[in-house]
Amino acid sequence: MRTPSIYSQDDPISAALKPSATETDQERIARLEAEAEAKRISEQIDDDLREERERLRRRKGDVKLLLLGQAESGKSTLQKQFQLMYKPNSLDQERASWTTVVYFNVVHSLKHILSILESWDDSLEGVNDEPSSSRRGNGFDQSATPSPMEGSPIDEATGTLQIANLRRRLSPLIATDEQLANRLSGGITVSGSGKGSVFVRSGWQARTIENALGRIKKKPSADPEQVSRASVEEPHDPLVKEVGRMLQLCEADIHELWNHPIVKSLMTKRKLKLDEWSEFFLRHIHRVAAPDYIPSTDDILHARIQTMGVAEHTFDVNLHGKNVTWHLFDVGGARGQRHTWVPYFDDANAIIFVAPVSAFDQYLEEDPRTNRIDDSLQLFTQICSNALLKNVHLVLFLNKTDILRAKLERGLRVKKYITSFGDRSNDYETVVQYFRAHFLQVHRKNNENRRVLYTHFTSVVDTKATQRIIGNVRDSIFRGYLQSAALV
Ligand SMILES: Nc1nc2c(ncn2[C@@H]2O[C@H](COP(=O)(O)OP(=O)(O)O)[C@@H](O)[C@H]2O)c(=O)[nH]1
Ligand SMILES: [Mg+2]
Repeated sequence: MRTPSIYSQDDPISAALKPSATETDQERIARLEAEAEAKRISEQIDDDLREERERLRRRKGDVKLLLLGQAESGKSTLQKQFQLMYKPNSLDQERASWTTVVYFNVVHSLKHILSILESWDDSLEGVNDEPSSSRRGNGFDQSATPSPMEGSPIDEATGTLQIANLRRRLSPLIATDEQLANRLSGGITVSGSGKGSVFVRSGWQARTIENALGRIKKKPSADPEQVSRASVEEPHDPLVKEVGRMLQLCEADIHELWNHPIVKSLMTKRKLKLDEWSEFFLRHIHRVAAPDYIPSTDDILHARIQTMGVAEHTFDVNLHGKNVTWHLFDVGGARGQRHTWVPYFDDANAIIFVAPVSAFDQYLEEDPRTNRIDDSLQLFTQICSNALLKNVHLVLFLNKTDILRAKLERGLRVKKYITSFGDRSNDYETVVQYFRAHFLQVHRKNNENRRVLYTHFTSVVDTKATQRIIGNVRDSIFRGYLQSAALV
């Protein structure tokens, strides 16, 4: 009997490669398996090539939109808003994979808090000291009234003991930090990534789901949140399950740590600085630590994971009955990642440059001497003056306005960090207009082609407001696009 094989009977090469007559059963099985694998790989390559050809063919009339800006400016969050608007089902499909990110965000925040506390364990009197910063211009404004400490007053010894106990009880949970990081990055570590951030490549959601979290059943339903709740199966990944169980057991401890007077005091004095996502998930720990936790859309918008390289997302956008495919390129924004943007400049139609205006008191993770607003302005200068981009439709998002508002309300003074702000009034309206004027000036100075700059004040975690702005951006891009591409 003939065994099914990739070797043809008549082909001379096949004849030469033919298995020997003395082949054992075991060898035969191994050979057939190897052949099947080779065939599978060959077919996969053919499929990929076919897909790529198809993609190139279709791309001709497409819109290519780049999301640019420094790390943590809000690019990936904006991409999620596009996804929510134009491909809501796809966000549902990857909802379960965000559980890993949210858990990782919580564990990483706790680890950070405990490590900062460690430096204060020996000298708790430090809690009552004034902040000492070596960085020029950095430090909390002393004239501002510190917010009152939460919880009842405690003596130092009791506080230290309480923290030591919490540290001990939380240690098994903290120990999962590295494994979760590994799970998300697929074992790839990136050097120079600052405080142990995790980078993910395009398509990580699908891989995380396939590899670890089990399947998702699709059921049609009118309400997307309903679909996801009803259809996401229990995570299959034992690690994620285990972390979920630990979070459940540790909920009270996490709550206690987060509300501990020492922690609150360090935060008020800005010796402990937490990113917005840390605060968000710790505030919602009751929900996140629940046994049947599935990230809500709001959780997904707040979850933080750094993009590596350039991730492409496609959407079909319908306008006036015409369907056009949009390619959204979400890039890694850290300095070490910026060279990866350039190959995408050639045929880009539009750019949304995202600048976080709340970052006036922050410095780059990759270069702690550079103020983040300064970096954004420098980067914007490069984008505006780049010859490859001179005909690109340019949109500026002055983002994180909600955080800016909160910082100003808390009493942070812009002048302390940006001396040129001078004695202007420290209110929201004056501050945003001041930053806007700087960006407009950069644009004006680098504008040979007299192109228009569209600016928006945004908070891209706010779905309703952002979707309205996206609609607006879409219309303005389409207008320019139809004129230049003469698409009929
Ligand atoms: N409160 C608030 N958080 C934001 C805003 N934009 C982004 N974030 C959060 O900031 C973090 C970094 O955002 P991300 O989109 O990952 O930045 P990227 O590095 O530019 O892709 C995430 O945790 C987001 O949820 C905003 O306008 N307001
Ligand atoms: Mg990103």
